[in-house]
Amino acid sequence: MVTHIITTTVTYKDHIYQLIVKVEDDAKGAVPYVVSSDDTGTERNTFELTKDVYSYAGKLPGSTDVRIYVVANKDVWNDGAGLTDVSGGYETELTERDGSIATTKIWGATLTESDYDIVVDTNRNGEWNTGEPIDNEVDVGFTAVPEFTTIAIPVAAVLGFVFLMSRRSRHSRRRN
Ligand SMILES: [Ca+2]
Ligand SMILES: [Ca+2]
Ligand SMILES: [Ca+2]
Repeated sequence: MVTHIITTTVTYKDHIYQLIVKVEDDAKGAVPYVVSSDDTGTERNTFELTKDVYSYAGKLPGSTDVRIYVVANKDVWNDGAGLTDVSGGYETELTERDGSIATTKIWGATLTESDYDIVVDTNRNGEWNTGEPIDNEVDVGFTAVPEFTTIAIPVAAVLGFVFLMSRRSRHSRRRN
């Protein structure tokens, strides 16, 4: 919560009055945001390639069409940066009256292994503009990684090989 004090003077019937107006502003709540999530709206930042990517957003202009882009990760964003969607096209969503967007699928499997950001193009000009939310402006918005089985098979093979080697060396020791 941020408190603004506005002071002004008013002259009325030869008297000077000082008016002090105190305005309380929930500044934190006013910052627009977009968050990567699963289909239940739980924040998620790592997705297996076979999973769908969802996001939710808030504090956007109410009852307004906006575009949601999935783009290659960048950690330095400059006003006017062009947006190239990697998910087969951006989504156009109508915000609720309170400026929120409910959990929405933004990329259906199969994903491509890499790091990504999510950008809400509020003014629909195909560019990121100051004030438009990014997940994540200074970090990775979300990461797409190979499924468990893809990495589990090589790991299992290495473990099996180590096991065989240890048996062989024990075997040869016994023979000596
Ligand atoms: Ca980023
Ligand atoms: Ca824009
Ligand atoms: Ca995220």
